[in-house]
Amino acid sequence: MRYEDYVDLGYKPGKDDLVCEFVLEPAGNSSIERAAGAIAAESSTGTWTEVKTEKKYVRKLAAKVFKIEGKRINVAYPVELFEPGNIPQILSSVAGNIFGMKEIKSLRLVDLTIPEKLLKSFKGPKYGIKGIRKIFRTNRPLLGTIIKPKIGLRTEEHVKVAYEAWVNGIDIVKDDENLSSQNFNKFEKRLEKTFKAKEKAEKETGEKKAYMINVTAETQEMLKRAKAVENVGNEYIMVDIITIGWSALQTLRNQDFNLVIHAHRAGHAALTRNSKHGISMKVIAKLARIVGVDQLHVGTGVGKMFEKKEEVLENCKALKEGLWKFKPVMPVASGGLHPGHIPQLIKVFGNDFIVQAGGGIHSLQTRIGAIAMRQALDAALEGISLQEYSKTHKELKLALNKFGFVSSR
Ligand code: CAP
Ligand code: MG
Repeated sequence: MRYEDYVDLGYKPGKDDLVCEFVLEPAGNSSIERAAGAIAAESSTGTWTEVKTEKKYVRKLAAKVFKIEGKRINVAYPVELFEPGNIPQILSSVAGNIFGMKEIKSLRLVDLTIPEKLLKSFKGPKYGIKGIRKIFRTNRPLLGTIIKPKIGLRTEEHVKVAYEAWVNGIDIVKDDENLSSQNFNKFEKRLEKTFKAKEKAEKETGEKKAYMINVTAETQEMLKRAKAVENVGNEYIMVDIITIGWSALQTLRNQDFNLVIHAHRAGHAALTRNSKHGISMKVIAKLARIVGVDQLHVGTGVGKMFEKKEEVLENCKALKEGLWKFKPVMPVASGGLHPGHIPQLIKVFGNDFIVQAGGGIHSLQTRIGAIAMRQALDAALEGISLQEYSKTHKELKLALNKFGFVSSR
C-alpha cells in the first residue's frame, strides 16, 4: 500500500477501533493528505515503499485516516493491531516512529480513544477517589507537602520535617521525585522511622495522616520496596511514572498491592510541553488511569510550572470522566503553590483534589507554613477571604505577607 491508500475519508470508525487525534504539520515538500497517510502507514502496517510480502489479510489491518480538518487528523486502528494488556506496544504503534518522520514538520498526539475490548485487559485504579476518601474520612480537599530540600536531608531531619507538617494540619507528606535510597537517606530506614512518626502524629491529632514514600527504582527493586511498604502497614506509595516507564508501572499495578499509587510525572514535559509536537498530558493521564494509578499530578494553572488552566481542566476531565468501569483518579495540584493560592485552586478543581506545597510551606517554618495552609483551606471552605481571615490568624498573615496573592493566568 502507498501512503495515499491509508486515507479513507468515507470511513466511519466502529466500536472496536482505537482512534487517535493528531495535530499535524507536513514538511515543506508534502501535502497534509500524504503526510497523514504516512502517519497511518508507519503507525500500523506500512512503510516508505510498497512491499511484495503484503497479503490481502494484512491490508485489512491498515489504519485509516478518516478525517482531515485543517491540521487536525483522525486515524482509526483496528483493535487486532494491539496486544491486550500491553501499553508499550500501543505506544510503539501510535506514538512511535511517526514523530521522527521526514514527511512531517511536527506532530502531536492530542487524544486517544481505546475500545472496550482493549480497556478490559487493564486493571485501572484499585482505590480511585472513593477509595482515598474512605481512608481519610473527609470530603474536603486534602493538603499535602513535599519535604524540602528535595534531596539531601538525612533521615532524622526528613522525619522531623514530616512530623512537623502532620501535627500542624497537613494530611499528606510526600517524598520528592528524585529521593529514592541514597546513602544519606536510605529507603528502609526512612520507611520505618517516617511511618512511626506518622502513627504518632495520628494519635496526637486524631486525624488520618498519609506518607507517600517514593519507591521509584529498577523494577525488581521497586517491587521489593512496595512490598516492604505494604508489610509495614503504610497505605501509600509514590512512583515516577514517566521515568520508570509504562511496563514497570503495569508490573507494579499488576501485583495488586493494598497500596494507593500516587503518580508523579517528572519528565512529562519533554513529551507534553511543545504544543505542536509530542504527546498531550491528557493522553498520558488516560493511559495512567487505564493502567491503574490512583492519584496523578495534573498541573496547577497558577504555580511554577507551564500549564494553563484549560490544560489542567482537560487533564482532570481525563481522570474523572466515564471510562469503561475504571474508577475516577484523584487529581494533584503541585508546583510553586502556597497558602495564597488555595481559594483559586478550589474554584478550578472543586473539592476532589490534593493541593501540595513544598517551598510554599517550608520557606516559612514548617510549623508556620503548615498551619497557614490549613487556615487558608478553612477560610476558603467557610467562604471567608484570606485577607479577612488573616486578621485573626497570624500564620496565614505571615504567609500572605511573604507570598502575597497571585492571580490565575
Ligand atoms: C513541588 C514539586 C513537584 C512539582 C512537579 C517540585 O514542589 O515537588 O515535583 O509539583 O510538577 O519539586 O517542584 P514545590 P508537576 O511545592 O516546592 O514547588 O506537579 O507539575 O508535575
Ligand atoms: Mg518534586
